[in-house]
Amino acid sequence: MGRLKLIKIVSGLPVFDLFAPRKLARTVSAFALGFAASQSDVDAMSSKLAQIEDRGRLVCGVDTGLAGFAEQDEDGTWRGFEVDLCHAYAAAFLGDPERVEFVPLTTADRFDAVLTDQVDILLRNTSWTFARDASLPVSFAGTYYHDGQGFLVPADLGVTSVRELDGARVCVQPETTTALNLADYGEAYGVSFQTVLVDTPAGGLDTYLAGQCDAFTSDVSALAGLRAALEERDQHAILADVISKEPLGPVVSSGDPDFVEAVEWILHALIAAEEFGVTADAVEGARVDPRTPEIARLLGEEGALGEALGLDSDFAVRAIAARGHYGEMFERNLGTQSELRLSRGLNAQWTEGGLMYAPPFR
Ligand SMILES: N[C@@H](CCC(=O)N[C@@H](CS)C(=O)NCC(=O)O)C(=O)O
Repeated sequence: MGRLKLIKIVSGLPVFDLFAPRKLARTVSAFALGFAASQSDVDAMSSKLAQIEDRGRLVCGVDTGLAGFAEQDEDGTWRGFEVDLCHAYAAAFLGDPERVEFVPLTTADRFDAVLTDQVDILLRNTSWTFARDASLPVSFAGTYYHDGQGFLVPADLGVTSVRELDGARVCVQPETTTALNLADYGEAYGVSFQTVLVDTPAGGLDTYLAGQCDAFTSDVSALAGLRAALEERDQHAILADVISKEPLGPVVSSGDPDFVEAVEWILHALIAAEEFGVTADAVEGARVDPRTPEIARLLGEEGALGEALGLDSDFAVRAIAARGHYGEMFERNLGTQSELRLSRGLNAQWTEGGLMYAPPFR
């Protein structure tokens, strides 16, 4: 990975030189074209799990501070949904949910951190898009939160839809899908926004509260977190309009396809555990006495699914026991009883009308 060379940033997307190794399949075509990677490059790309085991801890890239997803409390302990996911991955990979390190990353730094192996997994409200997936040597290992772009406005602005924001000053962070969507929306619906670029969410909120922008746009989940932190939250509203799809997923280097699969299937295991009612408290009992053959396979009592991922048969048991199944993590950090008070919406199980759908464990 040391040969990757960042040459410029275009529309929030780092662009790499032609010799950058992309997906492993593309590396194979690169061999055919004569751009031969050395054996050590290939070995380095194919041993992510071994690197993590040797290091003894999993390094997760997280947001610099996003309520409900990843933020540090007064003691410096990281908390949030993405933080819990990282603990579950550490439990699955290393047998101990606490063997983690969190690296806070800005919007601009996040992909570079994956590509330079500064972090093993990026769990940082990062939307899965065509350009990011196809143009960078990274893979999105599923979707853990189906988000969308919204607008925070002062309740007394008297605006109820985005179209009424024609001519408004809108605070937005650069290097995000948010900025791109805003431009798309303006073009598609003939609405003109005066964009006010802000460096950080906290800075953006200050700018918004100082009245230097009329609306703050970001992922709805991020806006819910920002709004929750306001003293007078009822004086601010998140418009009902959602102008984009923002499927947030774990991002990993695509150099090691086995690792990509492991990250993907650990997430599926947490989602399936909710579907099957296997909570952190119930997981040991369910392993001893699985209610269905699929639960037996998920929990390693039948078949050898873990081995196929380069893990052992208990990987899902450990992941679930770490911080609970998907729904437990959601409720604790984001749900209606949390500060953010988000409903499950699209993130409900498919059996409840949502999009959370783990492929079969067989
Ligand atoms: N999901 C969008 C937006 C993600 C994003 O970075 N949002 C901002 C706005 S709240 C953020 O988290 N910034 C934190 C930071 O840069 O420190 C994306 O992938 O581009």
